[in-house]
Formats: sequence, C-alpha cells, structure tokens
Amino acid sequence: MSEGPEFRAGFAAFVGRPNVGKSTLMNALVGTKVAITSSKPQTTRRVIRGIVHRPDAQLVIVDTPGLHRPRTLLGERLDSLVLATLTEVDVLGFCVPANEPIGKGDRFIAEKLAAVKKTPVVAVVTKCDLASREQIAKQLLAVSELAEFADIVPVSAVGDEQLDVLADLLTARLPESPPLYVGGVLTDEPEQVLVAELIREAVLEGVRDELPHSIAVVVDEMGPREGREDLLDVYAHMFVERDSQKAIVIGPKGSRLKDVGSRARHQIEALLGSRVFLDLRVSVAKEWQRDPKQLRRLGFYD
Ligand SMILES: Nc1nc2c(ncn2[C@@H]2O[C@H](COP(=O)(O)OP(=O)(O)OP(=O)(O)O)[C@@H](O)[C@H]2O)c(=O)[nH]1
Ligand SMILES: [Mg+2]
Repeated sequence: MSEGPEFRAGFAAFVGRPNVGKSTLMNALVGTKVAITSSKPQTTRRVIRGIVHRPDAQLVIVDTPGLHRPRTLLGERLDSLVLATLTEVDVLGFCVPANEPIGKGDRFIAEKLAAVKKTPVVAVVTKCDLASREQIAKQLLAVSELAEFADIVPVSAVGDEQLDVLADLLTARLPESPPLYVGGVLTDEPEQVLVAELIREAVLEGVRDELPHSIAVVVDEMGPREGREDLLDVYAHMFVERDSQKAIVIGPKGSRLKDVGSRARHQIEALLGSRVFLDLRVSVAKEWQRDPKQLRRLGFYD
C-alpha cells in the first residue's frame, strides 16, 4: 500500500554572475530579507542559507557570491567558495538576467555547472519584469543553447512572477528526507552577522565606483543594555581601504555616516524587534581585499 507523498528536504544553490538577482530571488522565495542586495555587483560575500517551509518539503536555498574574474584575493576566495558549494547541493539554479545579453561570464559558469555531473541544473531567467515578452522568449532560447538543463524557467522576484513554479521545480529535485531545520527558522545566519550585513547594505546605498568593494563591516559587540531590556547596544566598525574613502563615507561634518547609521538602525530594529543604539565607527584597513591577514580578521578564510 502506498503511504502517500513523502516529505522532501535538501539544498538548492543559486549561482550566476554578480548582480543578476540571486539574493533578491532567495529573499522572495523565503519571504524575508535573509541576504542584503544592492544595485552594485559583488554584494554577497558569503554563502548564505535561507529556508523555504512548505507542507510537503523544506527547500534550503543557498545564495552564493556572484562568480566573476577575480581581481583581488577576496575575489579569488569568493569564487572558490562558490565552486566548493556546487558539489554540496541537490540542485543548482543557474541565474541569468532576462534583460542582458548572454556573455562570456555566463558561458563560463554554465560550463562549470555542467561539469558537476551528478547535480541537475535548473536555468533561471531572472528580472523578467524588466524585459518584453519577445526579449524573454529570445533569452530562453539563448539559455537553452548554452547547455543541457533539467528545466528552464523565467521569473521575476520583484514582480512575484513564477516564484511558485521555480520552488516546485527545485523541490522536485530534492531527496526524500525529514526536515533539516526546525519549523519557522528562516536562516542559520548568526544575528551578529545579519546585523553587520544590514549596516553594509545601508552604506552601499549612495556610494559608487570602487568604494562598494572596499567596504567591510564587523559587529564588535552587541547585547541588551544593563537595566534596559528594551534597548540593544550594537558596537560596529566599518572598514574602508584608504583615508580618502574614509572621508567620503563620513561625509561633511559626519552627515553621511549619521544618515547611514540611522537607516541601518531602522533595519536592525525591524529585524530584531527591539530598540537599538548603534555605535558605528570608521577605520582604514589598508588594501584589505588583497591582504591575507586582514581577510582572515574580517572573516574570509582560505
Ligand atoms: N526589476 C527587478 N530588479 C531586480 C530583480 N531581482 C533583482 N533585481 C535588482 O538587481 C540588483 C541586484 O540584485 P541582487 O539580488 O543583489 O543580485 P545578486 O545576484 O545577489 O548580486 P551579487 O550578490 O553581487 O552576486 C538589485 O538592484 C535588485 O533590486 C527583479 O526580479 N526585477
Ligand atoms: Mg547577492
């Protein structure tokens, strides 16, 4: 006698060039902001897990840093982090935006994914709200010519289009398994890391050129203030690579830093449901993206 459908649980990694919408897509599927996003390439710097709870399955989305030709030691570390993730998941989601021509970078990644023989690859055409029907149709065709995919699906995270279809396709590729995380848990990221990321997201808004890449944020300490259970103290450091960058992020009379602090504080309060006092300082860590010792200190290991 059949016992009805089994529960499925497992991991689906989103992989693609920087800025194609991987983190936004994970957040939309999970239904909350697990990973920060920005209009600047190379926003994600770690492998981040977000959990989708369904009656029939637990789908753990693994968001990865955008794969790119590295120009710094940090870039090299991030790429090898992504490549190591490829063999550790049940299904891969290869993300390509609907509104940009397919390039060398996409081809390189498609080849890398195809080489992981045992893992099915679902091609995901992202940002479909930014493309016409005709453009989407063309892109689906172009993607299908890149490699053999298990499925190809057009989606829009911002327009909430076809997200259920994508979740179904990924879930179908998971093994039968009991849940891997307890109900309701949306990520296994430590709170301190989520807070540091929200601060970095606030800093990224409004800076440009090379500056976004030069910014790192570390929470040194956080906890409820003594005798004030309703107030959380957060002590954080923002690192930049040069004195000139420090002047930019601080702004005239500290105006920019103040603005960033206030935006980050609101986000942290929304996340933790508590009032927050944020002490945010700026330090220079010279050329940290190229320095193994400083990378280790900032949490990027080899
Ligand atoms: N219009 C539209 N914009 C999107 C969509 N998905 C992502 N974006 C935007 O694209 C930009 C990049 O999104 P991210 O989710 O940070 O991209 P990513 O692939 O995670 O980038 P990296 O972490 O740098 O690799 C942001 O400005 C997003 O708001 C979408 O479905 N529609
Ligand atoms: Mg990202």
